[in-house]
Amino acid sequence: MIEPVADLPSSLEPLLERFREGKVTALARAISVVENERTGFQALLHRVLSAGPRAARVGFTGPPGAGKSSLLAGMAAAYRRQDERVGVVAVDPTSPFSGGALLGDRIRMNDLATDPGIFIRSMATRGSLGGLATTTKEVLDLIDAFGIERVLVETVGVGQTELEITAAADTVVVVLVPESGDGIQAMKAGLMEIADIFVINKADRPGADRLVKEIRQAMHLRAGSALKDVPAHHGVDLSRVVAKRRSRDVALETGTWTIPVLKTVAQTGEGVDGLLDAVSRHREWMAETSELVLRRRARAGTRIRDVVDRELRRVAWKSPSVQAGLEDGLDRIAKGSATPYSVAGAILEGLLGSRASR
Ligand SMILES: Nc1nc2c(ncn2[C@@H]2O[C@H](COP(=O)(O)OP(=O)(O)OP(=O)(O)O)[C@@H](O)[C@H]2O)c(=O)[nH]1
Ligand SMILES: [Mg+2]
Repeated sequence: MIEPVADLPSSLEPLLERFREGKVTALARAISVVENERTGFQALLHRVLSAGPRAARVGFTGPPGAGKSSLLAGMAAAYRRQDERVGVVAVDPTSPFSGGALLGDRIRMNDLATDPGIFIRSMATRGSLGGLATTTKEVLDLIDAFGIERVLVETVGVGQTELEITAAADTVVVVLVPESGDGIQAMKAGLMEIADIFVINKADRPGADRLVKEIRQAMHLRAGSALKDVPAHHGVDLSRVVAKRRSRDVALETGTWTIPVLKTVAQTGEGVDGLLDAVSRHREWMAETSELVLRRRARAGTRIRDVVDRELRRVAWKSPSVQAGLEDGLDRIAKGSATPYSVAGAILEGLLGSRASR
């Protein structure tokens, strides 16, 4: 059966208490409980999330080796100088992101790793499509609920993950490097759709200015008000398509948020101040408009769907009658008296009643 979310197992009560007292060991422990989906993990999340999101969440994505970790470490160090606590989550099993390997500059990273004001967690992608697993987003929520002001999350942009980062972060920084191809490539990869801020890192290498220019041009094309007044074309009313797009895009088109295209040399820290400034301006813009509220609402919607999916799956495949129906169905398929669809239909009908037989 689905456990009622309000029932926190008594074994987790002390953990909740220590979490609320701000013990870092309790945060780490709560994360393991959630990652391993231990009994009561949803109840634990329910208890700690009641205050709603507060942290400023910044997501970094971009091709492997673009300098995401270096930039992130530079930002983390700056926030620490302002005495803000920082949570860092790296989502990628192949990322050399454990302790000292975060930065090319090991000394600086060692400072970060031993700083009690920085909480670092490295996670493998476990989403079935290579996207951010639901548990990854739940870990971000835990860090937020713990009261850490800044949450920085890094994902390698190699597909679904970079799109999902928008569901996990308030501000998305897309990091490219001169050699990562032209601006049109970035647009094709869908990065244009998710970037709140573009960073061209490794600006010490040739081609950075060209890439900046190309991205700006590509953005003009995309935000191009040309679309707005174009009459219906091939049966598609483009103005309606525009109206349906995310509010962020509308804001972009009306010019209230202009995506900055910044140059950095993360290795030396050059341009990191500009990035900090852009992130803080973006946050102010989101707070002034209804954007932050909308993004958080979208995030909650995604979470509800994820949790319902996860529970449906869990309940379905744990049920003995479903398992029996599956085995029996496989036998019938072997005999030629059923197909995977008729078996699935029967299983669904058993679970959901006649509604399933549509
Ligand atoms: N020349 C140059 N090298 C840089 C710069 N920033 C980072 N690097 C180097 O590029 C390499 C990759 O940097 P990371 O910060 O690990 O990049 P990443 O995007 O986090 O890499 P993955 O997590 O593996 O995808 C390291 O050797 C850095 O020292 C830069 O601005 N200029
Ligand atoms: Mg990295």
